[in-house]
Amino acid sequence: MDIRIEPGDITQIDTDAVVNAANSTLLGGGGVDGAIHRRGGPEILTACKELRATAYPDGLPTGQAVATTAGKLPARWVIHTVGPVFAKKEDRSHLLAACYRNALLAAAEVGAESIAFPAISAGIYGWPMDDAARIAVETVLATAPQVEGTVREVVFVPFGASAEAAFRAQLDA
Ligand code: AR6
Repeated sequence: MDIRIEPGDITQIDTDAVVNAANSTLLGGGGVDGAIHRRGGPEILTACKELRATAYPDGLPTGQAVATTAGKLPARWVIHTVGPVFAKKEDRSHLLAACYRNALLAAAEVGAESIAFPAISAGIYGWPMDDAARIAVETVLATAPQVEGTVREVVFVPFGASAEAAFRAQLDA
């Protein structure tokens, strides 16, 4: 598996799949979620509403992942996942790891050969960037054997200089 870093706006990346740091409603929000829905157009929201009406009437649980169309984005699929809100008094790392693992498995299921990840939970949900990057890189490396033969390329898309430094430090480690 080829793993690389491409800093910037994930809505511009032309991997087969891009991951959305969504919330459990799947109905949009700020951050990456807002950018993906804005640039991808209304088709994505329509697909999300359909999921809410069928598979996820109570919303997408934290740590799970589900694929929809990517609408007008260069990517073919958006894989929505819900990161945990950071909490000092409770270790929710397993839920953040589950986001990366389940997004990769969802990518393999639809047949995506490449996937781009934002720093899930490291914005509005408050996860410290260095730790978010560590969990991201470790989980992708640990899950790679399970998606071998399908997902060949993983791109981390840090937004801003400190995010980029955090991901570079993990990949160089
Ligand atoms: N491309 C790549 N990364 C981005 C972009 C972009 N266009 N925009 C922001 N980031 P966040 P979360 C970075 O807040 O913490 C939404 O309202 C951002 O700088 O998007 O998982 C959802 O609906 C940060 O490093 O996601 C949820 O309610 C990282 O992406 C909630 O926010 C993640 O920040 C999810 O919060």
